[in-house]
Amino acid sequence: MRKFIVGTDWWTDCDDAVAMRILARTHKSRQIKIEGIGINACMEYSVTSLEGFLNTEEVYDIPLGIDLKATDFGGNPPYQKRLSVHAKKFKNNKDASDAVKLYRKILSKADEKLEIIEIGYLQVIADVLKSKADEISDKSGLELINDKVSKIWVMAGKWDEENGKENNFARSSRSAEAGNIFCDLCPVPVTFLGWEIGHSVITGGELQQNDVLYQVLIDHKKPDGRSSWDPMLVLLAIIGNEEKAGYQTVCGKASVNAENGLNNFIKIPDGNHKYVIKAKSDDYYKNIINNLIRTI
Ligand SMILES: [Ca+2]
Repeated sequence: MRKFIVGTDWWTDCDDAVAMRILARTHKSRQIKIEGIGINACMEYSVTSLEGFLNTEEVYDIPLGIDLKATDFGGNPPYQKRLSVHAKKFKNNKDASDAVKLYRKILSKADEKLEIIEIGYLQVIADVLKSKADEISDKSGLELINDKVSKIWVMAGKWDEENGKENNFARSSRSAEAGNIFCDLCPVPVTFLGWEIGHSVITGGELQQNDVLYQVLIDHKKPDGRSSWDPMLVLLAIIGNEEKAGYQTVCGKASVNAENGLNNFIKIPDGNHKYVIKAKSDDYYKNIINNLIRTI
């Protein structure tokens, strides 16, 4: 079974919750195994709301980590507090592991290579890449990722123009610096799914009104559905093959400006980075995602 670590900003947009339902359901049905989730945008209810949501999905066994420093995003959508009432294990953010330590621990214990999905900001992976040997492992983060990760799937960037600008790289000085470090240092293959892919694919509008995920969309003021950046990236990662998932790819080397988070791409035939281009209609992806997340 393929195993994953998942990173999410789980706060600043509701498409993370749509993506998390797909992840939770495929984990629960043992199609994949999620070894841990690292939250990279921290607000008062981050850990309890994620645990609460996973509990409503009847998924109880995934370790959670968080970057407690990443508090400067703003906004307080009601669903975070609303989902927290379903939490049992965690009382607050400090009960969860530090996300970098969680990643290092999972990687050091892995007996076969796993994959990483990132649907938020890159600072946790960047900090793992920069991490040195510690009490968890005598290997650096770069060595751990090189040895234990086969592929990283990232929702970030805007790849249909030069100097593309997208939230997960360009939101803040932290996100820009992290994107720069990630693109420069990451030693394993990376596939990016950019803003231009998910923007016009609207999902979640067909959920039933008593569904907790539907309430999340209402709280985010998107009752008719939300752009599918994160669910499309998660679906692509779970399928595990860009062509089978309905995409063409462009190979090369991605870069992110450390000052402003703008992204660029140099095409190289055997490059370690890819970005995807849709080979199907928007309805193709929309129908698959709506089917995967439907209210039961
Ligand atoms: Ca996200």
